[in-house]
Amino acid sequence: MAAGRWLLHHRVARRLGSTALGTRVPARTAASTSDERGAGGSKGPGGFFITTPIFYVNDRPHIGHLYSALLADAACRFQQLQGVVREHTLFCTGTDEHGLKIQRSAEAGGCEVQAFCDAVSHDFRSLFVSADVSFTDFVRTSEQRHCATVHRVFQALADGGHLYQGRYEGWYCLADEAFLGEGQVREEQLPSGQTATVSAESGRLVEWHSEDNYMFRMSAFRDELLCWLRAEGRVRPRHFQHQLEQWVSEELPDLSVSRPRERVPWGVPVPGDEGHTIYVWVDALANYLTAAGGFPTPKPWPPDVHVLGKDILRFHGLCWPALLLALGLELPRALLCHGHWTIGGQKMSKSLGNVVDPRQAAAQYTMGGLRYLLLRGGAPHADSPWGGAVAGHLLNAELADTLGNLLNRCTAPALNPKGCVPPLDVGLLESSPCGLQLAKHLATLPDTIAHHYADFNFHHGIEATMGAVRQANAFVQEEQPWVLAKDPASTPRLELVLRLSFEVLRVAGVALLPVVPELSTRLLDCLGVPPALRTWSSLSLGFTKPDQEYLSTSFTLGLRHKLFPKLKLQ
Ligand code: ME8
Repeated sequence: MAAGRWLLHHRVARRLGSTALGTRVPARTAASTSDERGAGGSKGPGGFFITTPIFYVNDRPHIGHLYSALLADAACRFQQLQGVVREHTLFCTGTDEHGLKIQRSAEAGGCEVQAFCDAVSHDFRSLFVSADVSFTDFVRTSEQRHCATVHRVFQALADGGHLYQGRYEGWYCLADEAFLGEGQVREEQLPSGQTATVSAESGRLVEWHSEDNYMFRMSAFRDELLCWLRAEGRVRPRHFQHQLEQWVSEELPDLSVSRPRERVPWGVPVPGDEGHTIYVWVDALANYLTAAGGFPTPKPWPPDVHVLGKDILRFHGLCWPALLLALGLELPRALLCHGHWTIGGQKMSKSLGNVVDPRQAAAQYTMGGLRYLLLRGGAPHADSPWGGAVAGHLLNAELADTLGNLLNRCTAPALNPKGCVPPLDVGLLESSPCGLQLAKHLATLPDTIAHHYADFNFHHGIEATMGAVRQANAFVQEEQPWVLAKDPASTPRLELVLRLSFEVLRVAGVALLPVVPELSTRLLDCLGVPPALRTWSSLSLGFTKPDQEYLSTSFTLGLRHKLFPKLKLQ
């Protein structure tokens, strides 16, 4: 038979007996593939459940990992601005600690494996804490609660008749911990002149494996997967959904879900068979169940959104839903897949060694600055080149010269001697074409931003926000409040300029809370926006009730500290 192919000698297709394996699987629910509550990150009743991938601990975190976590964080914060209470939010992240890759990294570092995992896992966790990633659970696959979940999941698959023993022969990519079909590998000439077989997608080396494994009948779920995949907005951006549909229609081989223990001892043992450990991807995907309290009765379930990089789309878009179908659980409502951060046109990755350390980047740009750069510069639908020299200029231009400048102008004692937010003079507004244009822009801005954020296009939402701040600065420039301030007769006009600028800042402050929470909170504090008005619905109040004050008139003007101190650039 041809090399590099799934060659499954079904042998006697020995089903795993439930006696050897213990507990039983719950009955499959009829609603497994239904989508009653809509797709695209819709909320479950009153809550929100979002996940990031769990990160391999074979090396330290880089900005690509942080980006995945920030997308989830921004989505979560946006939901909370829209009224989801934090107590009803499940936002989980964590670390993926089993498998051959981790085992070998620990060995290479001369470390005991668990101690190695502890150190790197702590590194991820503390990075996320320092970056204000507001996760509510951090799952480590070496934790006892998780191993128990994986055990039960495997057992349930066996009890449900979804596993058989077979021989797997084919290519395995260790760096991706993935099996590859014949069409997924290519020959490549190495610098040494030798030829090697590599993964066509990731370019990483593959090894030929031939071993007896437990196999999962993934192929049985092809039709249900297609049905799940055809729902509008199931996978964002849309082209990733098409990619998945194409994969399913091309080939959906069964999945090897175990490893001989003698080769991969660092994993969860197969229940009732000490000779095998469970495949690291089954182990890893089950973390979403662990975060929801474990199998068989996870709650809340299903997740509203799984955030993931495009390198692991196949696992989340095919293997995971197929496993859930077999387990009789509802499928995730939506997947948000994103492109990669690149350097010199190549994916930033641990194995290529071309990574940017987020802590170093934060030292250069501030952590708020780094969050802004990643969410402003990264677009889920495409790969994004890491900024280099332009990054600092962008931060200075947008956070210091645009946003900070408008705040300084509004609060400068020379322009705002009373230190207040003046009421809006509607009559005067109507006589100012520029002011009117700005007010009209403000009326539609929250919906525009919300539309982008709901689609996880934070970069577009930020652009729209900054566009309004730029427009406000241009309005101020045109009105010249420093001239108006010298003439008492111009006070009403000066106050109109201040009032409109404050309103732009209030909207920008709330809109940027998901992106740069610390900086936005300082901005809103400085404006005196009460916490109850830091919500999305408060944005649409705008000027519709001019008599109502949204901003405290007693705030202390004059920022002691700059909103975003300008970076010194070479
Ligand atoms: O794949 N740009 O872990 P991982 C953007 N443990 N995002 C990137 C990136 C880049 N250059 N490099 C990595 C695994 N990522 C598994 C996941 S989930 C059940 C198991 C992001 O540490 C991207 O989201 O190799 C990728 O999917 C994730 O980091 C995890 O990478």
